[in-house]
Amino acid sequence: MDRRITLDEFIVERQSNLQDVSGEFSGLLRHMGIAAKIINRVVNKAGLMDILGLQGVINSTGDNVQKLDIYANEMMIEYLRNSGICAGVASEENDDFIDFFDKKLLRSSYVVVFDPLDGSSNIDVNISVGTIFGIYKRLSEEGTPLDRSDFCQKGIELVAAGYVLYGTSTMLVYTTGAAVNGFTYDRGVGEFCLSHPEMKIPQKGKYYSINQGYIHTFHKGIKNYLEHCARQNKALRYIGSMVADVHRTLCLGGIFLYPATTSNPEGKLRILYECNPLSMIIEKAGGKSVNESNQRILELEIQDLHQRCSIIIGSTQDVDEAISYFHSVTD
Ligand code: AFP
Repeated sequence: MDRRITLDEFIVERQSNLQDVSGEFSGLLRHMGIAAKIINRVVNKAGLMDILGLQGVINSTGDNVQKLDIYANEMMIEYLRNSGICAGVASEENDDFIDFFDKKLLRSSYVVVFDPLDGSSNIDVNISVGTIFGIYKRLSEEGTPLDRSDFCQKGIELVAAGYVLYGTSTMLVYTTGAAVNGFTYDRGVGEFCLSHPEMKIPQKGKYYSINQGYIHTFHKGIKNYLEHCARQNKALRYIGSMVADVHRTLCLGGIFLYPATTSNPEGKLRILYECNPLSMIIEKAGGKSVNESNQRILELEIQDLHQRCSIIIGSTQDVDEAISYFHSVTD
């Protein structure tokens, strides 16, 4: 009989490999799966539930916040709070971290960072969006209030990272540091089922992904690289949801770039909520992720919860080729 392994079964089976004797970490991963199912249901029904459209407030990083963002954010916070095994969270939608400090939760040793609905400006037009998450072991002592440093950890300290893509089908992709595994949501069964075991990114791909509309503001090296891509007849693909663009890059190979621009001189994307988790996934799948200065994203120091960076991520050969173009120019 052809029966696919569910996310829960997979997590339980791998629990011993993670030396997760208490089951705390595995429980947290399972709660991420539950939160993903709830958000998935609402994203799919959004048009019917009057929760589309701009909410009319600006979030802490200056973006328009949409109703569905707020819903997804609240869901993530509540599910993780009620899990009883998460010490606190930092979300792209909140100015500061949230400490779930509770005397009963003395054993909470993990914190979660997330972007509840990446690509939310695409919601109104039924284009893929996603939830991105990362899990860190807290640095402060268990049973004490959390500190900002519990969240502002380099990406190399992530113990797990993943994303949920609400696309033509809904997929949850995650890694705990070994393989990257992908699960597709089976609506009939109501479970994520293993569909993409041990995902590997091709070493080179034919797609490049960038908001070419900002070309006049890019560094000369990036412009030269884009001309090279065009000369090579590479295909340009840009969805405007990083999670969806990176998912395509993971599956088919290629490169995604969000360089510094005039309006975002540090780059637009947030290290903690977007770049680090997706960089961990891509690296563990055999790819590469650096900033415009060729520094590994996962090794960047983080001072601020909402810090941004430029990013060049994807197939190793494509990223190396892009970097060689930046470094051949000195302006
Ligand atoms: P929103 O969540 O505000 O839609 O932003 C999405 C995003 O952070 C990332 O997912 C995209 O890759 C990037 O911004 C798109 O930005 P541009 O519209 O400037 O290309």
